[in-house]
Amino acid sequence: MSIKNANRKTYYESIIESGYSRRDFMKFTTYMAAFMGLESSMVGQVVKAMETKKRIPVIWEHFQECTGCSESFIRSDHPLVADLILENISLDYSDTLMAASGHNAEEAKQESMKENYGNYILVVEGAIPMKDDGVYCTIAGRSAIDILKESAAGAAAIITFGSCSAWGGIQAAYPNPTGSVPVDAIIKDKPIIRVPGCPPIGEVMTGVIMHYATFGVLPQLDSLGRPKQFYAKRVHDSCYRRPYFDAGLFAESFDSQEAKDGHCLYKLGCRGPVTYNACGTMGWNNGVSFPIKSGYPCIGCSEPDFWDNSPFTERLENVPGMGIEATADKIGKIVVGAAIGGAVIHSIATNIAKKKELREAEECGEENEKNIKA
Ligand code: FSX
Ligand code: SF4
Ligand code: F3S
Repeated sequence: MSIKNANRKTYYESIIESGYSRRDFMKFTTYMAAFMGLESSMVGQVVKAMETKKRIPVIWEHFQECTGCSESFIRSDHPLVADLILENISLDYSDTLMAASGHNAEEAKQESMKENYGNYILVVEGAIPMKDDGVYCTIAGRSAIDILKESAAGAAAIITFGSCSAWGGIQAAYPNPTGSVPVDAIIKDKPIIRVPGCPPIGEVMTGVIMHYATFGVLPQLDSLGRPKQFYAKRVHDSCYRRPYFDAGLFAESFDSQEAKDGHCLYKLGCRGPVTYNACGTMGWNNGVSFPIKSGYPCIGCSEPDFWDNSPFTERLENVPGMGIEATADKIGKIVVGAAIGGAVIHSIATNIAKKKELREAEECGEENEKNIKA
């Protein structure tokens, strides 16, 4: 059921009531602040916002998609990432994750949208089919087009979570039989943040919501509407196989000894050089792995229309930024140049430093609390 504004708890109250300790809270806020790219001096501001501000209501719609985005989110390596947004804490409506169903669920959504008009965050997973009056995706007898327009009307901002709602995704891939479009093809009068990936990294959405809760504004976006903190670098820039790329050492086949030894997967079709995402820095399952680490090339799942760029095992013709002639056979020689080599070493070092920073941030949560109180 919808939670009236007066009864809405702060993030901190909700976290403590859910059984977490003050220490867990401090570790979490410090970790997220580091992940959000904030200076350590700003951790206090994040902590204060989480302690004092009432949680932002979230309405979460699902249209044409596989629900992998929700899966990625609820499997986030940090337990509080999901709990911060989910039921009892912040989520007022999600037809996939909420306990209620049918008429009860729909009523709860209507109530929450009315109560929080102009103040809630709308999260959208999935594309919207436009062909034949939207008949290819209906919920409770209504088309996705109608539902999206209704729930967008009272939203303060919209997060398109996943490549389907951000770009159209697999539904919009050629020949796009249902005429699917991304959210921004329909909604033109609201701030829209793209969090692409198929699926995206769960912490990115929490980071966006925490940024909004802390500063009252959305994080800085790039020209494609993606939060800069998380999408400023190519997968290639933070890939642990990058030294092999630079040395011109490539795996020629899957499961070869070279592939297992960490040689670059460029010749096997890797799209890392043209894909912007934080996979190499964050990874999934507590940073254990991401596609390239599991031995499969990046398929560019966070980029617009990536499905139409298949077959994914066909190598890119050239690598942007290294000259049109920079095919895999020549890359080793080109990149040995001191200037580029320096930049590459810098990017790998930055990546390692970022991971270390995130680990340390978690560990120093308590220390921060002392500093904030002092
Ligand atoms: Fe799309 Fe998400 Fe890929 Fe799946 O909701 S981005 S098909 S992981 O589930 O929308
Ligand atoms: Fe990593 Fe792919 Fe770049 Fe090779 S081409 S370094 S595997 S991102
Ligand atoms: Fe997607 Fe490539 Fe990352 S396939 S998950 S953007 S490594």
